[in-house]
Amino acid sequence: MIRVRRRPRSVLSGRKGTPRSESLQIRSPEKSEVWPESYYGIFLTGEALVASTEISQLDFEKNEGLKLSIDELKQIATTLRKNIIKMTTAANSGHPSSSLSAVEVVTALYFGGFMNYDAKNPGWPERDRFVLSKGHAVPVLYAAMAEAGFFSEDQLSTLRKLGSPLEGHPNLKRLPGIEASTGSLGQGLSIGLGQALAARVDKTSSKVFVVIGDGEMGEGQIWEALASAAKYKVGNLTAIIDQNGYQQTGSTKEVLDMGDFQKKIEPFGWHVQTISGNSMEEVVEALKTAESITDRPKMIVSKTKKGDGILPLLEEAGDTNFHGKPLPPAMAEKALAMLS
Ligand SMILES: Cc1ncc(C[n+]2csc(CCOP(=O)(O)OP(=O)(O)O)c2C)c(N)n1
Ligand SMILES: [Mg+2]
Repeated sequence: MIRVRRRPRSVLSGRKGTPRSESLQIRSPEKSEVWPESYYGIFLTGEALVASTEISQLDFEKNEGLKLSIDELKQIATTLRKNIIKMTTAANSGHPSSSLSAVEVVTALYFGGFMNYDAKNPGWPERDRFVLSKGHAVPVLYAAMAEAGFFSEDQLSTLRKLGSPLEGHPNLKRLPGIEASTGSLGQGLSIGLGQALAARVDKTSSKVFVVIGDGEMGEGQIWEALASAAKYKVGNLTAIIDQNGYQQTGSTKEVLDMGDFQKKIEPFGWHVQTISGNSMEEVVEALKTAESITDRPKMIVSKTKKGDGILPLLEEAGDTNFHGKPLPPAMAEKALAMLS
């Protein structure tokens, strides 16, 4: 079985990579700067990222497999949290709080040995797929992808900049390693179901993981996918609801209370677990259990906190939803200190 081959940056000790070639640096232009035509060309397909990834991957040690310990996973989770804050504050836009709640799940999937992928060959047909249905939380995915070596960490600072493949929502046409273009909520489970069924037709062992928001669960299309996945007993599909208690305009209970997800989804024919989703231990255990079940689709209801890791700062700011806004620079500095 092929697994990701490089150890992530956070668990490396003191190895420095070869500096990247200047011509491959991605940067944003000054307002008055006119970009040469070739500069636009670089960005059109995300090829610049692939090219620079080849070089930046010299940072990583070869490793026979990637199944990190809980402590190592927690270390990576902290790195991801810091990078989420840094990149959204640098972009002066984005969804840090929505990203922070899903950090443990994304970290465990990418670095806990649950997903097979090759950051150096993102199109490897037998890879497992990760679909971030709540696409606005893509900073958590970009942070994980940088850590895994899909592209270099420097490039996170291009988030939402004109021409960067690190768009405000995941775009599979722009960034190798993104498996679905999402952002219009409600579609990711259907996409993941299609990918899981395609693996069955292709007779590959690919698995599919989909992360859905709790507000997003109000979208009707998700319930069609829940019914269909159960009908076809799609045992290579695992979905995770990031139940952080909020959606855009307020608490999910107030806006549209969907009740107890476990009680609603089990009767569809899914295997369902409910866990504390900001506990790395619980996330890893739940993913292990899900991995062992192969005769039906698996759901993990992951009870989380929106903005987990920096909650005291959100409380101080009087907004524990903090939806769709970056931390102002002074607040970001406090957040980074809090996470250190
Ligand atoms: C179809 C659709 N309707 C509305 C929006 C606008 N929107 C963006 S994020 C969001 C809230 C999502 O809440 P939730 O799924 O709970 O994610 P969270 O931010 O809490 O992680 C909404 C309504 C959208 N992106 N797509
Ligand atoms: Mg939510």
